[in-house]
Parts: sequence; C-alpha cells; structure tokens
Amino acid sequence: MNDTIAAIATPLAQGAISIIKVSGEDAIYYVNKIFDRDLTQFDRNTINYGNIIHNNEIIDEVMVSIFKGPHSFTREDVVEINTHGGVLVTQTVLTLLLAQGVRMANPGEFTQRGYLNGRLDLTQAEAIHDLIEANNNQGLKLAVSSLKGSVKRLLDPLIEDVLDTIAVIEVNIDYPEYDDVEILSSEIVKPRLDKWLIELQAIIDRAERTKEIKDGVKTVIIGEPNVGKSSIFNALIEQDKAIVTNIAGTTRDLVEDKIRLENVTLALVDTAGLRDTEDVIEQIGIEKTRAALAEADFVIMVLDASRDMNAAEVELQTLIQDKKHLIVHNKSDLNAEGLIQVSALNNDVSQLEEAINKLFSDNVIDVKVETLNNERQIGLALKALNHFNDALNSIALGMELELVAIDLGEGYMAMKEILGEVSRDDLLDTLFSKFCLGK
Ligand SMILES: Nc1nc2c(ncn2[C@@H]2O[C@H](COP(=O)(O)OP(=O)(O)O)[C@@H](O)[C@H]2O)c(=O)[nH]1
Ligand SMILES: [Mg+2]
Repeated sequence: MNDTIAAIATPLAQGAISIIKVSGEDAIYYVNKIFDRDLTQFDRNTINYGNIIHNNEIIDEVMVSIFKGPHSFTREDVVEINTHGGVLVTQTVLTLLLAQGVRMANPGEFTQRGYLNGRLDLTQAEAIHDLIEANNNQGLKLAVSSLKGSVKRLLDPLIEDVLDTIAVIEVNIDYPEYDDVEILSSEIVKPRLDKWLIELQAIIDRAERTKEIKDGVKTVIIGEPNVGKSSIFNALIEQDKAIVTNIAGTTRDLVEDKIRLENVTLALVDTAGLRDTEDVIEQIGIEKTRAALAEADFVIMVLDASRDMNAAEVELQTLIQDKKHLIVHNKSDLNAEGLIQVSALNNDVSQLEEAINKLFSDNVIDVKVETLNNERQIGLALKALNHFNDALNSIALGMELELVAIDLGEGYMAMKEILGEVSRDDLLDTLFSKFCLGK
C-alpha cells in the first residue's frame, strides 16, 4: 500500500487541460524527477508553474498542485499535474512518471486509499461513485448528502445503543460482582429489541423507496397482442423506439427505457403480448415477458377499448391483482370506455400519466433525510434485522442473555460493515473496481 500510484484523472480526449494524479509517500520525489523546479521548496496546497522535462527537452508547460498528507483526498502526499489537454502529451507525461517507478493506479484506487486511511467511510466512498453516475437531481442530492456522512449519522445512534446493551450483558456475565453496573434481564432487553427492529425496518423501507427514485420503478406493459402496448410505450417515452404494426406478435425482445414523471421515474419495459403461439421466437419473447412480470414492481395492463375483454385478459387481470397496477383502455379514438382512456395512435396518454402520478403521489421523499443508498447497504441492514429477529426469538424461547448477545453481536457487526468499519478485503476490491480510473 505504500507504493506511489498515478493515473490520468480526466477523460482521455482532447480538451483544454488534463490532470494526472499522483499519490503516495514518494509522490513529490517522483514528480520532481521530471519537473524543472524543486517541488520540495513549495508549500502544501500550492499550485506551481513549471515544465515537464525529459532528456533536457521540454515535454509540456504545466501547473503542479501539491497536497501534503494527511490533508489530502488519500491522506497521502498527492501531486496533480495539469498538462495541456492533448491525449498524446498527457500520456507521455504519465509514461515518464511510470518509467521513474510510479505504479499505474487501479480503478478507484485513490478513493480506496482515502477509505483505508480513514479519510472517508465506505458509504462516503460509494457516494463519490453515485455522485459521478447521478442522472437526476434527486440522485445527485442523495449522493452529496451521503458524501457528507449522512449514513453514519443515520446508523450511529442505533449502533451505539446495541453496543451498549451487548457490553452490559457481557459485564454482567464476566463480572457478576460489579454492583454499580445495571443488571440486564430479558424483560429489559426485549423492549429495546422491539424498538431497534422498528427503527431498522423504517430505515430499510425508506432506502427501498429511495432506490426506486434513483433507478426508477420496475414497470412492465402487458396485454394481449395488438392492444397497443408498444404504441403506448413509444408515446410515454416520446420516441419511436418499439416497432408498431398491426401484425400480432410483433414485439419479441423486451424494449426498455426510462421516463421521468412528476412524482416518479419509471424503468419501463415493453413486452411481447401474452398468448398461446406456435412461433418459436414469439414463445421465447413470451417467456421473457413472464420473467419481467414476475420482477416488476408496477404493471400497466393495456386493453383494447374497441372490443370486449376476452378470457385471457380476465385471467391476466387476476394474475396482477396483488401488484401495484393500472388498467388502461387504449384506442379511445375508436371507443371511449374505461377509467383511464388513452389513444396511443394520437400520442394521447395524458390520462395514464396523470393516473401514474396520482398512484405514486406519496413517493416523493425528502432528500434531506438520511438514508441508505444501495443494495450492499440495504442487504447488510436486512442481515442485521434478521439477527435481531433471531435475538427476539431466543428471548421468547427463554434462552440465556449470553446467547441472545451472540445474535446482537452479529447484528451489530452487519451494521458496522455498512460503514466499512469492519470489512472483507475481497469485497472491497470488487467495490472499488467499479470506480473510474483516476478516482
Ligand atoms: N385506432 C387506434 N389504433 C391503435 C392505437 N394504438 C395502437 N393502435 C394500432 O394497433 C396496432 C397494434 O399496435 P402495437 O402498439 O404494435 O400493439 P402491441 O402488439 O400491443 O404492442 C397497430 O396497428 C397500431 O397502429 C390507438 O390508440 N388507436
Ligand atoms: Mg408490441
């Protein structure tokens, strides 16, 4: 971990400037070797003018920033070289550094060092990734909030409560003679557990809703062939993406896109019409439809208003009964019927959009409130929840608090792992490899 690493932090494309980042104990030493002034003479947090030289030849005229550890992003010495933004000149400067013995950084390695050196907790490191990837305002606000440590603020009170209880149980067991420590009993621990379970469940529920806001609600459009599913899909995304014909069974592959409505983002999937068919390709499409339907959190079922519902549609309706869904009558230009009337042919889907907004009207969350941000964090919170449930069961079975404390300890560790305060190296490597080079 002590070697010095470098990477180009800006996109590899022609631009006004490019930045090469160097981090490690010997960052200043290495950059000095290719710079025509003495960087060791400059103060920390300064930007310095000079030339990159090789064999007495000027390679580029540059600005070099110096950040001395621990007051840097990685907590190590960091040097940033601002070159003129040509691809060749930037790569040449990087190559010169590597030739001196600097190692090429792995994707995300700067952030990983920041984490390992205690500059950020794991949720903050993840927030940097989310910040770069954010594609809507709420996602961006959430990322900034976790970058500022909101996940730690959210979990720390709970983590401390649990740790306190475990500690007291252990003192009770190890030092029964201490009479200035409170003696815990199952009667005292049980209401605490009940409270933690409620709190943790609320944290998880909120995180699930936040995830929907960032990634979109998984939505499928289903119905019989030719009712106008693809036409509605195209009208919603305002683009001619799915093929529309009057031939039944046109759509086979799943066609996907996102739409942002006032209250919700939908990750929308247009599907093959569900029906019995001899066509092998269409059968595969129908299989995909069933799989997408099983995964979906929201279903838009399309009916053809110009004809009566058939038996298959009645059956389909019962199939989606337990899911969040809307039933839409399309082809209202031919026959105005039903609660939600649309005419995809005329790009008139406003009633559907209104109905969706209404259905998700309580979906708008306050991004100022702390929340968990991704599957990893939610998964660990669920793990903690399971251990607390186990603890509760142990109490119900009349087990010793000593045994209950084991489950509490597992739940505690799962919550600490969310923050990366206990961690596994292999998981860390996978996590940071998702980052861009130079981050
Ligand atoms: N009159 C009318 N025809 C429509 C409407 N929506 C779709 N169609 C027609 O219905 C046929 C099937 O449409 P398509 O979107 O491919 O249906 P899908 O098989 O359910 O995806 C096409 O000929 C469309 O032009 C509508 O609102 N009104
Ligand atoms: Mg279609």
